Amino acid sequence: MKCVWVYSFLVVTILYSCTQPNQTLSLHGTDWQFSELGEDTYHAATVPGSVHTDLLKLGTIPDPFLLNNEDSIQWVSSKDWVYIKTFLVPKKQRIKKQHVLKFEGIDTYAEIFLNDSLIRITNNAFRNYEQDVSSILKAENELKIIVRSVDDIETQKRAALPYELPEAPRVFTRKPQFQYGWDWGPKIKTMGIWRDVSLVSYDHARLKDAFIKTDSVTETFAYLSTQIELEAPKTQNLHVEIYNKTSGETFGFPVLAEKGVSTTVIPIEITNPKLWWIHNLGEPFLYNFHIKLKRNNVTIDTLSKKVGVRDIQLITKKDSIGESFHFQLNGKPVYMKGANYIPQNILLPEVTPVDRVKLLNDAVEANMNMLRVWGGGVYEDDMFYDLCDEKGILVWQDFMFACAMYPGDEAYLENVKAEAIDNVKRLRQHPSIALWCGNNENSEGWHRWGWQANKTEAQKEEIWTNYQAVFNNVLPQVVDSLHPSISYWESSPKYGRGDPRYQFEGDAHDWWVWHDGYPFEHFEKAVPRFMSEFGFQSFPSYEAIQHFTQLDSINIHHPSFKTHQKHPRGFQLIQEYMERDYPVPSNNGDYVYVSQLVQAYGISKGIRAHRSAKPYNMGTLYWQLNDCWPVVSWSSIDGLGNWKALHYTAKRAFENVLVTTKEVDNSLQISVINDSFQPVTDTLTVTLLTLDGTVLLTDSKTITSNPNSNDMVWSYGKLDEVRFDTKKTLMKSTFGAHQTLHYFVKPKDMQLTNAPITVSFEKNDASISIFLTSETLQKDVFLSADVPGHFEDNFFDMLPGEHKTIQFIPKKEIPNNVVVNTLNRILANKETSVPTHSVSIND
Ligand code: BMA
Repeated sequence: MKCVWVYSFLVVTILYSCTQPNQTLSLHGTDWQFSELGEDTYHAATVPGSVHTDLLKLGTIPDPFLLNNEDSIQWVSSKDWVYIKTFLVPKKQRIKKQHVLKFEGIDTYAEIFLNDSLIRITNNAFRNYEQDVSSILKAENELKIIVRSVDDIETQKRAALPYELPEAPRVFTRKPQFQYGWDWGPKIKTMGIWRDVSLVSYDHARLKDAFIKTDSVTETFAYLSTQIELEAPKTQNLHVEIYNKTSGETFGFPVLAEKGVSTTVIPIEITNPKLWWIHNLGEPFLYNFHIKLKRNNVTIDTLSKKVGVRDIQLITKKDSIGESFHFQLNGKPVYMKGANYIPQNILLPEVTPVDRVKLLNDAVEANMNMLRVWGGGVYEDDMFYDLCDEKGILVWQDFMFACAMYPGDEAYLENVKAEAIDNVKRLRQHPSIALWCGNNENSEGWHRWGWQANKTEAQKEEIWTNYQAVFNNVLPQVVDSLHPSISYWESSPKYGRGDPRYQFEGDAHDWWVWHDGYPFEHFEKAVPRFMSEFGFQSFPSYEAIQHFTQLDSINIHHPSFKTHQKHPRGFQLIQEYMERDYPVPSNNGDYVYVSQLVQAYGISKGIRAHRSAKPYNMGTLYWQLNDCWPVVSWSSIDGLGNWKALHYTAKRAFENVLVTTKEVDNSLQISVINDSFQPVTDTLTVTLLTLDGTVLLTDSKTITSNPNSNDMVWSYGKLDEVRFDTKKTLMKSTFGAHQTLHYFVKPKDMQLTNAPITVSFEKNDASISIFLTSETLQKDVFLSADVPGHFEDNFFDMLPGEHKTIQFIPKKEIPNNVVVNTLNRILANKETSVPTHSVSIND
C-alpha cells in the first residue's frame, strides 16, 4: 500500500514538473533602435510607434501638425527604414519547446529577420502576423525589421495594370487609406511597427482564440457556446475550465487538442441573463468570463472575455415605399443617433488611453448611441471597442476600403481575406459590433463620380468583377462563417444621390448639402431610411487655430491654412452658407465663431428632420465626430479635443425625448419624439414671447408620449389671433424638462438687441462657475477662456430673465478671463468690433 502512495506521489510530481504555464515576453517599449536603411547610425525608437514619431522625438523633422510642416516631411515615406531590438529570453521561457513571435501591426511592406534569418515578409498593416521561431530562437536574439517605402511597390503594381484604378496608387496597399491625404487630413504615410510585438512560448498547447457566442436567450436562460481554438504540437487530452466571474459558476470540460490548430465548442449557460443595452435605453451589462486551459490540473494558458448578451439585427424588409433599414436590439427597433468616427490621430500609436476615454465619453455625453468606424481609417484598437461595450455604444464597422476601386487578383483577394479573418475574429466578441459594412462610397463612386470614363467595356467589366469579388464574395463569406449573427452590408451608402432610390431604400449619404451647395432645408425635403453621412465644415476652436498658426491671435488668412483646409472649395462654401443664414462678421475671431454656428444650425436641422421622420427614418449619423489633427473640417470635436458648437447642439438634438416644431400655414405643429421604452406624461406648454420677454400667448395641456414613438401632439392654431413681428418673437415649447425654441426667421434676420449680460463667477476646487443673466433674449451665447478647458454648456440661447450657471473645467491652470460673445453683438455691430462681455477671474 505504502509503495502505491509513493508511486502516485512521484507520478504527480513528475507530471506537474513537466507541465508549466505558457510564457509571454512583451517586446514593445523604448529600447528599439532605428535607422534609415543603408545608414550606420542608429537612434532610439519606440514600439508601438512609427518612423515619423521617432524622427519627431529626435528633432529630425518638425511637428507636421504645425504651420505648413506637412509639406516638408514628405521625404520620410520615400525612404526605407530599419528597426532593431536585441532581447534576452529568460531561461524559464527559453526551455519551452514552441516559440511564436506575434506582430499585431506592421505598417506595411516589411521583411522581418530573427538572428539574421528572414522569417516573414508582410504586406498588410491591418493583419496580425504570427511566426513560429522555435528552431532559431536563442538566449540572446536580434529582431530586425526592414520597412519599405510604399512608393516603388505601388508604382510597379500600377504599371502592371493596363488601366488606371480610380484613386490609385493607394488602392494597392493595405494600409490606412486616409494617410494618403483626405479632405480633412494631411498626407502622412506612416511606416513602422504600429502595434505590439510579443514572444509566446509553450510546451503542450496554447489558447489561440476563444469566442463566447450567444446562441439563444429566454427570460430564464441564455445558451452560449464557447468556440475555443487551440494550437498544439501533438494530439493530446486537455481540460478547459470556464469561470463565469459574474455568477461565480465554473464549467469544466475535457477537450482533445489535435496536432496543429483545432477548434472545440463548449456549451455554457447563464441563468436569468441580464441583457446588454445601449446606454440611452438600459444598462450595457457585461459578464466577465475567465477561460483556463489545463493539463494535468495545471493551468497552462488563460484568456479573459467580457460578454454582452444581446441580439442585434439589421432589418431590411421591402415595404410599400421601398426597403426598411433599421437596427433591432433585443427584439426592439432602436433609433440610432451618432456620428462617423475617424482615427483620433494620423500618427496612430500616439492616441493615448486618456484620449480614447475622453472621446467616447464625449459621444455618450452628446447622447450618441452609435458610431460608424469609417472605412478610410483603421480597424480600431481593442480598447476602443472595450469602451464602446462598457459605455453602451453600438459600432457600425466598415471594412477598410474607401472612395476607390480596388484590385482583385488572386494574391490581393487572399490578402484581403486574411485581413478580414484577423479582424472579424479579433472584434466579434464585442457586443458593440452591430454591422460589418464592405466599404465607404466605392459603389457610389463607380456609378456616379465619372470613374468609368476612358475605360473600355472589358476594363469596366474587370474592375466591377473585382469589386464583386471583394465586397460580394470574400468579405460576406468571412462574416458569414466567423460572425454569422451580424449582418453584412455591401457598401455605404446603398445608392448614391444620383439614384432616386437613395431616399427609399437602405442607408444614404446626403452630400447635396455642402458638396452640391444645396441649402440646409434640403435635409427636411429628402429624408432617407437611415442617414449614415451628412455634414458641414467649420473652423476649429481658437486654441486649435492658434496651435497650428503658432500665433497668440486668430488669423484666418494665415498661410498655414493652405494645409489646414483640405477642401478646395471649403472656405467658399462656408462663406456662401454663412451669407444665407447668418451675419458675416469681418473680425476673424467672430468669423470662426459664426462658422461654428452655421455648422451647428445646419446639422442640427438635419438631425431634427431625420428624427421627425421616425419610424420611416431610423438613424442619423453625421459626418464627422472627430479630427486626426487640427484642421478646418466637418468634425464636432476638433483635433485638440475641444467641442465645437455642433457637439453641444447635437447633444440637445439627440436627447431621448425631443420636442419638434414645424410651421404649417398659420399653425405650429408640435411633435414629441420619444426614443425611450417608457411612456412620458407631462405638461406641454407653449409660449409666444417677444425677445424682451413679453408673453403674447400661452397655453398648455397634458400629453402622454408613448414608448418609442413620434407623434404630432398639438397643431397649435392660435398664432394668427395675435399680431407679432416675426423678427422679434419666438415660440417656446416645454414638455417637462425638455424645451425647444422656435424662431420664425433666419438668425441673420432677427432683430436682436445688443443688451447687456450680467456675468459673474465663483472659483471652485477644480472648476469655475460662471453666472449669466440678461433681460432680453441672448442668442448663441459663446463662452471662451484664455486657457484650455471645457465649458459644460456653451453655444446656447438664453431666454429673457433666465439665469444660467455654466461650469468651466480647466485642463490645467485657472483662466484669467472668460469672454462672452453673442449673435446679438454681431448682428448689432455688423462691421465694428466692440468688446464682448467678459469677466476677469483674478479680480
Ligand atoms: C464623405 C466621407 C469622406 C469625406 C467626407 C467629406 O463622403 O466618406 O470620404 O471626407 O465625405 O467630404
